[in-house]
Amino acid sequence: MATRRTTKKPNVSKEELLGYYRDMLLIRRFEEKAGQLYGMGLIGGFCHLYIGQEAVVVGLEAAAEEGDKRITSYRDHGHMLACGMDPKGVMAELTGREGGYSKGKGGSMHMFSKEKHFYGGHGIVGAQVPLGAGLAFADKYLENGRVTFTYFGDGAANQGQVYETYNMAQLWDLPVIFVIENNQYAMGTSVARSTKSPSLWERGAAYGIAGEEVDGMDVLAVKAASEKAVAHCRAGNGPYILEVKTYRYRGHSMSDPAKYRTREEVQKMREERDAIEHVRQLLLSGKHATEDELKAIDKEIKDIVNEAAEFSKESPEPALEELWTDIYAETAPQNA
Ligand SMILES: Cc1ncc(C[n+]2csc(CCOP(=O)(O)OP(=O)(O)O)c2C)c(N)n1
Ligand SMILES: [Mg+2]
Repeated sequence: MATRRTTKKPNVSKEELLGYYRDMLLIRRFEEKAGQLYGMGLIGGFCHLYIGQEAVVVGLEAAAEEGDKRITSYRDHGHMLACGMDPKGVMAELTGREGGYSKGKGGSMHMFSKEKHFYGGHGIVGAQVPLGAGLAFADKYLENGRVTFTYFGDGAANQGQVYETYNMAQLWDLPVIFVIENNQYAMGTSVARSTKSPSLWERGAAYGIAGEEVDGMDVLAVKAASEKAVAHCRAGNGPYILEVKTYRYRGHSMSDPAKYRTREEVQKMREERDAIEHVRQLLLSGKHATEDELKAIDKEIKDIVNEAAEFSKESPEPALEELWTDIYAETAPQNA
């Protein structure tokens, strides 16, 4: 695990730091609430929490501009919140209600937002990687200057389709950032047990793709790397790979026996590397905020999450007729 971390006087404004604190905290509290609702039987099916990985998506999104696209796996709630999707709509989708982003018919892994250019939510490991390159192909074709953030895990990074995608993305200079969220485990399989070439980003070299490794527990480091990757893509230089070293605190999904790592390992990461605590310390030590001001933000976030949870319980279940809608496209898709 990389230990580089921004500890001294980072060149970042108070507003930016507060923004990252807020955005990461929203994801964490939202996920904690989702975990509770799952435990209460209000959320059915699969549910993969993002707790611990918040700095990855918040740092990446810090370099995104309006119109840029994002696509990810099933561990997707954080990505939705970070790109500005409504917490109420996300939580109501988790509880399978009408007010959810997929009208309660998609659940945790299948939500989309045309408005926020969020293309899912994909349950098949690695499937979103070629789709992400496809989105970037469309942008290149339309010459609209957009980039696509394509997220996938360390487990997915061993799949063949990832390398076929690398080859084509580089061949066609597609504006796609491949973000490998290396949280060190694929379900219960550690990276060390799945590959002997642990530097996942360096595999892009076989195709001539530039990239780098980033400390994913440091939102400022992720943001800086994201800016570099975005500039590379927007300048027409083709794809870029960011391997973001991170860690998930919770199980793979809500039904994880957690036998493949020790409690101490998790505890150590939480205590020594937590990304939210890092920004909290930067805010306090830089005298950008007082404990009381941070408490007020905590309360604000708690209220947003509670409101989302209330909405997700009150919104009705989808009507029976909805079984027959949204199955086939009724009109040919137009250029986005
Ligand atoms: C093609 C395919 N194979 C297997 C699975 C079962 N599966 C779901 S998640 C997962 C592990 C993926 O790990 P990683 O890519 O590291 O992502 P993370 O869960 O750590 O975010 C597996 C094997 C699946 N969903 N799809
Ligand atoms: Mg993983």
